[in-house]
Amino acid sequence: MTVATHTGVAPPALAASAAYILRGNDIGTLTTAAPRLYPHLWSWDAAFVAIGLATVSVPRAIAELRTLLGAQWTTGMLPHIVFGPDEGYFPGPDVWGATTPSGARTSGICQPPVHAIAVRRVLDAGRRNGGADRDLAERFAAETFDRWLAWHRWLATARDPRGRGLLEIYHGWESGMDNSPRWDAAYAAVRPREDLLRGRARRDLEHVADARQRPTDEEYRRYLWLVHQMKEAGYDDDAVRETVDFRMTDVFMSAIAALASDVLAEIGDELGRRAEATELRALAERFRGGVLSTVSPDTGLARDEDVRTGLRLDAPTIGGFAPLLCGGDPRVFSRQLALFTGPEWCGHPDLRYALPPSTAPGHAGFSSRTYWRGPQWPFMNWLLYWTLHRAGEVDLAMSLRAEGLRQLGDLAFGEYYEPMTGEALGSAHQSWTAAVALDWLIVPPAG
Ligand code: 2M8
Repeated sequence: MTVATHTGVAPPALAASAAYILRGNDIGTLTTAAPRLYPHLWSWDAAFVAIGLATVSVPRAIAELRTLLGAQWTTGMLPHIVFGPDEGYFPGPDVWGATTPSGARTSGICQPPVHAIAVRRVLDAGRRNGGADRDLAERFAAETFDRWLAWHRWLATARDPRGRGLLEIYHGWESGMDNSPRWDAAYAAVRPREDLLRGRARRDLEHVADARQRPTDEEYRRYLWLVHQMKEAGYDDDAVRETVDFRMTDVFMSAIAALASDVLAEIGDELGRRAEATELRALAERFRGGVLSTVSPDTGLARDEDVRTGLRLDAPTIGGFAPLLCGGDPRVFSRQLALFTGPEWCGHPDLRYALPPSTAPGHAGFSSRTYWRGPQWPFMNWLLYWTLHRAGEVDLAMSLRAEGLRQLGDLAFGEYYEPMTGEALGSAHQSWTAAVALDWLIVPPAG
């Protein structure tokens, strides 16, 4: 292994620590997203967790994905949280009031559909190992294909009702980038009831000592207001869409849908599901087209839209690099590559590691220690690494891998990192951070 970390930690020690973190966060049926701050399963975290687990135990990786699938709604939606027994998270199951027919307690919203990538990775790990792992992984892919397909179909209908190739979200939490400047203008128009946090303690601030690293109370009031509105609408897709105060198209989620639909189509091909593979490729094409239609000729970045006002949202965040995930237009792609590696982003002279900050450092909304407003996120670095490698951008992918591993050499497995100093922030021992370290260290890059 040739990758060195900045603290000189040997790769085997880093891998062992990462496996230890995942083991520590495993409560049997699920791996908590983080030990105290997030004591439940989060949808897109679980996909990255499965990718990491697949390097040490294919059966355990499969169990993680099965827990998520066990909570799938009858509509096909995969909920953004599957609650475990811990009562230490707010808003918990009592606030959401959503239990599936199978008895799973869940939230009532979704997150980006990265899951097909996890199925691909688990299948590949099973085949590399051979024997029982191979059989298990192949059986898993065949048995669950229709469930992943139902998820993609639900997104394509409930969340892209006009077939624009752009997925709509009804809460910033659905983007996974909760308080990103992407949503500032939209949230400014959300007027929550004043009493929404009264008598209800936020639990996140008990686990992150510096409140500046988390969203503010005002932001939380807005988050809760939207949950309240969706619950009032009975989480009915049509009713929610028409009543909620936050209705945005999300370019990054749409690009992930394009990428993941292609990946699921490839799995469909292997399973002999030709018609479904064709359907998925058409979906991928539709989402790619949607994403590309939003690219600003001025900045080269893709833009979200406030569906209720028609306004384009153009804060320069990592979300703008959606075309790097879905491709589709070589000119847009190469312009984005130049931007991504240039001085405003990964090539910014003050960065400790050449990795993408969640918001452009020069932007007014940038805040180097605050969650999705500036810090670098290891799982995001992995997603870009994997996608760019797949797209043939091997040098850039390998540089993200090397820098990403150097960043994780502090063994903190932070939720996110201060981009200028490299300090780990948010929760320590974050599962998806440990998971991507394992994949980087153990799986050959082309594998
Ligand atoms: C963060 O979001 C949750 C709400 O879903 C929170 O702040 O309580 C986000 O970073 C999200 O992308 C992530 O999936 C989740 C768990 O790691 O935490």
